[in-house]
Amino acid sequence: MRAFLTGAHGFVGRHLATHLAESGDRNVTPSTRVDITDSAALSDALQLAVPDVVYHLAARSSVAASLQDASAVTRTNVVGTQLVLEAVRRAAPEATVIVVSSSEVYGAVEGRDQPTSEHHRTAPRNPYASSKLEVERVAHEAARAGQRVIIARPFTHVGPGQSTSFVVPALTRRLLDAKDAGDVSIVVGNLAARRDLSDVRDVVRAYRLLALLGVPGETYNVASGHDVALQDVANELRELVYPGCSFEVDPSLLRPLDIPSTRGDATKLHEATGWEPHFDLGRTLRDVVHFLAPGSIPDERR
Ligand code: A2R
Repeated sequence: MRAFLTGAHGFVGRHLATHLAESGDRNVTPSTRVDITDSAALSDALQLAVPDVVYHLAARSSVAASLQDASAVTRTNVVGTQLVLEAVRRAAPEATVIVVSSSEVYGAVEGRDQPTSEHHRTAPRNPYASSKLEVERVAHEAARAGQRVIIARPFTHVGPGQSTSFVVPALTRRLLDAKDAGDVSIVVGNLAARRDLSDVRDVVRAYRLLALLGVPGETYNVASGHDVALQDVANELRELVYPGCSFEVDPSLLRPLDIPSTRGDATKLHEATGWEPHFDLGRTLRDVVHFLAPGSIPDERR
């Protein structure tokens, strides 16, 4: 398959490119970043590439940043998706488009409704989540007009190469820095939250399977089906990086409108594609530590 990625240089894009190469797909994404809000540049790039599949990953992806600049998030995420779909329609109308949304669209879900399936009502609680719900609406409109558009709703994903503005690499970075400096503690945010955490390498495998086997117009959760307390993740990272370090809670790091717990139901994805996660969380955390501090975990423990 000829694959075109938006957001190719981001965290997920780099893992997806690796997975596509390993799967024998041809990556026809231009090497330089194509601005998804530049309609002409997008059309030119797509006309040259003639993709079979477009993985639309480009977005402003940070919930925290969206609280500071909601209009920029709407412009990139919503208008950007509209422009990508229009450009694909003009340049490669037969291409399948995987539009990446987010489990953030569900908002705070009661425990009794977890694991959460795609039928659950959406109730976004921040500008990023609202933008992704709007992205889905735009995608559905395109699908109704006959475009092959499939929506993925990934729950939280982590792995090597993620920005240290996200919780797992942030904690890892702080533990590594504290160890180097000989500090006895690090400051942390709300570790009571529980999250459905997947390895990014499992998530990109899901996207490719959806491109092959998903049904246009449909929405698929991508989730591990388990939730884990961030406190347990932090404890495991501490064991790997700096045992004995203590955690000091800083109330200013608690995100407003935080969501207490998430757990997704990926049955629909599994039934459509056979997808199952391959990475357990311990392996993912070891790989995150190894990425940020190569050699810090002996090979026999990785
Ligand atoms: O802005 P940059 O240079 O950091 O590039 C980011 C890119 N991006 C854009 N690309 C083209 N035109 C734009 N107007 C534009 N705005 C942002 O999207 C970056 O390379 C990529 C997003 O990468 P990350 O922030 O690392 O997000 P991640 O984790 O790879 O997420 C992929 C997708 C997103 O739709 C998330 O909302 C969703 O998965 O969770």
